[in-house]
Amino acid sequence: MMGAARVGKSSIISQFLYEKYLSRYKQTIEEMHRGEYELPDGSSLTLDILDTSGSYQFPAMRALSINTSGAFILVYAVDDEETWNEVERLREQIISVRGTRVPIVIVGNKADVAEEDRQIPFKVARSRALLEWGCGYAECSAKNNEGILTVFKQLLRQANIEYNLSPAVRRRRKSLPSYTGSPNPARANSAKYYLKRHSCSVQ
Ligand SMILES: Nc1nc2c(ncn2[C@@H]2O[C@H](COP(=O)(O)OP(=O)(O)OP(=O)(O)O)[C@@H](O)[C@H]2O)c(=O)[nH]1
Ligand SMILES: [Mg+2]
Repeated sequence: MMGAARVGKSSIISQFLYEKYLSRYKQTIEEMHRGEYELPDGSSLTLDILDTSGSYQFPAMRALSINTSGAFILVYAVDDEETWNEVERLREQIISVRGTRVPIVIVGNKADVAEEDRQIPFKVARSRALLEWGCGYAECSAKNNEGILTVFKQLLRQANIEYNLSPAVRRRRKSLPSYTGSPNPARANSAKYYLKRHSCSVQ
């Protein structure tokens, strides 16, 4: 999950995994979250979601994220044109390292803002993402908890994963203690790891 500072990356993850809105801003350095889903056929799907910093202070972490992630959600705020420009730059950086086939979803957050405050029209962003870039696209509001599931469904679609997440169905919730072991030693010192479980269904 990448994008400029304060666009709402952490808020989207918080709504998706924990159904909580973060109304007070706290800058992210880097955090790993995990969503685990049991599929009806008995198999399981694990989503490791890396919440990155929007700040320019951490270029090495950003490069590592680009090198190691399997798919990308690039977030901008619909009321801030500069954050859209940052999405363009990030996408270029990602495809220069990973090529054009890596799954990317472009996400316009803060869709709840007043129409006169909006700087990026939905149609412009959507056609740019879908037609020009061949990425997925979604608008959402973490504040109002609208469109959040679509963001992650789009991601699975881009990654050619056939299952649709539907956490409301047969949800089994279990908060696990903080997880300190990391499969990636490079991240172990800097990241906080959380685990969280719930189920999903196939539509
Ligand atoms: N109006 C509105 N505000 C939002 C929305 N999502 C997040 N915010 C607010 O925007 C601010 C930044 O949200 P964060 O989720 O912390 O942003 P971030 O992208 O994780 O920021 P960094 O960790 O610094 O990169 C917070 O004050 C949130 O309450 C939204 O959908 N609508
Ligand atoms: Mg954050």
